[in-house]
Amino acid sequence: TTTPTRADKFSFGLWTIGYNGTDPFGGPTRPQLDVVEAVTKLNELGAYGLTFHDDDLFAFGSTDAERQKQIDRLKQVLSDTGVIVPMVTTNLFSAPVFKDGGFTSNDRAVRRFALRKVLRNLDLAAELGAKTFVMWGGREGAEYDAAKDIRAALERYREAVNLLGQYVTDKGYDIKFAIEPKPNEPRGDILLPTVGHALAFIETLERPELVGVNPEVGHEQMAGLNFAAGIAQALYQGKLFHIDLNGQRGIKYDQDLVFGHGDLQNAFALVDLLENGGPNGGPSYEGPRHFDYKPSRTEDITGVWDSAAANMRTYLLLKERAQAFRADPEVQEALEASRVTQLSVNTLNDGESYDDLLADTSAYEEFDADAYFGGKGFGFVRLQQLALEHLIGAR
Ligand code: GLT
Ligand code: MN
Ligand code: MN
Ligand code: MN
Repeated sequence: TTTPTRADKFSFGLWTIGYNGTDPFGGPTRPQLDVVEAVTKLNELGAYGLTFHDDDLFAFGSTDAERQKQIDRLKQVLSDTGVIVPMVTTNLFSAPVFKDGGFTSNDRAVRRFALRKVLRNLDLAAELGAKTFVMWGGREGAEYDAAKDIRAALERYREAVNLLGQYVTDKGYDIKFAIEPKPNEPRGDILLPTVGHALAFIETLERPELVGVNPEVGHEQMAGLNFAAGIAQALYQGKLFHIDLNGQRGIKYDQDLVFGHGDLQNAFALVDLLENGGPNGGPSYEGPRHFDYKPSRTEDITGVWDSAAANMRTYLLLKERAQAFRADPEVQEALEASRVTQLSVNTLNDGESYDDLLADTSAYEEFDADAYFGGKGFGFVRLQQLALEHLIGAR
């Protein structure tokens, strides 16, 4: 079925459907969207979750009373609809004070202010039952090499994430952190620019088990990388704590298009991995399917909700196609012919040592590398064509 239900775990950022069309070249094309309307409509469309930055819910600089009023309005509509808040994040990039970053600003007072803003928002995340706290460091970076001591900046990033890990541990909060990489925009170069950089950084932390990644489709593609392959490595390392689904067409500014409105073949591979890539052919990822897209500024409010629905429908359509792909006997046969399944067999036998390998003359002395394939290929192109035909509904 392509009608979204709660079991599909679709969630949206308040800043996504709430995007008013402002870009570096022009002002808003749509009025501000209220959180109560957002949650009500998302619930009608079949989403199960809303996520937000502190500043999405209550404006930066709000008084305690204004802040509390908005929190209470959110709580009321959550209880009226049954929508949940699976993830919360903190805005350390919009306010002018963060112009050189938050955790890694050259200015120490800004870093201390940023930490306080995040600690306060962690309390709110815990209060709302969020299980994941995303950290997108959009302003953590530089335009000029001499302006940022990168090693010192990474050390300050580490200091910040260690402190947050200590805080949730001491408070007993059931919250994990997910770092969201992005190569550039708004900074010329952003720290932790790709999934690989983030995974390496996480291993330097005091509590690496509390920290994973929140990769976004378009962000990896802005770096020319294969998103589905990056997700596979994050899963392999047990670090896929959250995911931002959207669309991007090539290496250019961050487009945040609807999921599938970019590299559709990679989106198909991604849904196949998430839904059918688990140990027994089931899901490999159980968390929220979170859309981080921007309804284009050409659209009115009807276009906003159409695009929200489009994200979910495309995901479910790809899930159906991926299931048909896996179930097709010709695909099964092509996978065998391409030796895809052979890659899961250990290269050495059980208990075989390098001495045993060195003694195996069939592996080397008698192995005829020139004649081995006898001119035969792997058939990967045929396999990809089968995938494409399932994707476009031709099979
Ligand atoms: C911002 C960014 C997104 C991040 C959000 C979380 S904010 O819109 O472009 O990719 O996921 O901070
Ligand atoms: Mn983006
Ligand atoms: Mn994102
Ligand atoms: Mn975004």
